Order: sequence, then structure tokens, then C-alpha cells
Amino acid sequence: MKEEPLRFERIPAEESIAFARHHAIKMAERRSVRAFSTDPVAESVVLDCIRAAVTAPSGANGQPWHFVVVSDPKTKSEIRKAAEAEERAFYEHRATQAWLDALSDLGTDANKPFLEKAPYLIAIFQERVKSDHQGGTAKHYYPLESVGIATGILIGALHQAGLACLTHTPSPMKFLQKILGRPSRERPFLLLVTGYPADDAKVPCIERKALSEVLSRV
Ligand code: IYR
Repeated sequence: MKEEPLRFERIPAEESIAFARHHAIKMAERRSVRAFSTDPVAESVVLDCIRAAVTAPSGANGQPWHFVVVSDPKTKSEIRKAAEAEERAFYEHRATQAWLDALSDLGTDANKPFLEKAPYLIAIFQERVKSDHQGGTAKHYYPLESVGIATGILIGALHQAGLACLTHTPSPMKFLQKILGRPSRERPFLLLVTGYPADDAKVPCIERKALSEVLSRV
């Protein structure tokens, strides 16, 4: 094992306390947005947020992820068409009544105009097996957890950088693989729709669980 000294700078406790509070308040303002503006966003913002995401811890440092940043209008249209076909099947017959009931407060349906309106769709893929670049493959450990953590970091970074996003998972998402030409050892994980919210964007009234409900201390 090769080692190197850890680069870690302690910050004063008061700064730590203030930062954590500020970060929590800022993150509490995050909402999933379904109405996007067509206003452009500098690509470097999205790329830097992905730069943050790929620092995520991963099983045996396998880094089992791939991100495709889609801004080409034709590709976005193709994705919208394919996603809406799956969503129509979902809303018309695939979803159970219980699932539709659980979604009713969100007001969602099979129409997904945001897939064309938003300036970026970030398609996130999970590698099922590792490529060793010599034609061989090896196992990934905890790939789903790893990609989930990276996606969480990405969502936080986008929000802190002043952008809105939507985690979108038309199911099944196999079409993404084809449209984006990704290899079969990858599996689509999530589509992150990214940009500024539309000026008249509305969001459902939701309540977040109180910290006391989701946190215990022993
Ligand atoms: N994929 C569908 C349905 C949907 C499912 C869940 I779980 C949500 O939290 C929201 C929507 C759609 O995007 O409409």
C-alpha cells in the first residue's frame, strides 16, 4: 500500500458551527422543480458540480459512475419522446393504484416538457462491472450506494451554485443507454434535469419530517 500524508486543515469551531447552520438553512430551500426556464446556464457550473460529485466515496474506490451532460436540443427531444412513451405506459397501466395515489399530490402526468426546456439533462449511469481497459472486467462493490452518494453531492452542489434540478426516473430507462450510446456494462441510474426554474414555477406544498422524527441520539 502506498500512502501519503492527509491534507486536512482544521477550521475554528465557531466557523464550523456557523457554516453547518448556514448550509442546513440553504439546503432547506432546495425544492424539486418541474417547470424550467430556457435561460442558458454556463456549462462550467454544471461541470464543476460534477467535479464535486466525483469526489464521492465509493466501494473499494471503484468510482462506478459515468455522467453524460446533454444540452443538444435534438438529443433532448429524443429523450423526451422516449421518456414520455414510458411514462404513458406507467400512468395508463403499469403503476398500481396505490402508487398513483401516492403521487396524486405532486400533480405529475406523462407530459415531460422540462426534458426539452431545461438547458441540461445530466444522465447518470452506474457501472455494473468495472472495465480494466484490457478487455477484462472486475466486480464493483456497493455500486448503487456509491452512485447514490455521488448524485447526492451533485444535487447539493447544483443547489449551492444557484441552479434547480429534478431527479427524474422514467421507468424503465434503458432508452437512455441507446440514445446516449453508453456501453451495456453501464445501467442508467437517474436523469437530473438542471437549469433555472421558470419565472412562474409552482411546487407542491410539502412538509419535511421534523428532525426529531428522523434523528435519534444515544
Ligand atoms: N416517473 C413518473 C412517476 C413518478 C414517480 C415517483 I416515485 C415520483 O416521486 C414522481 C413521479 C413521473 O416522473 O411522472
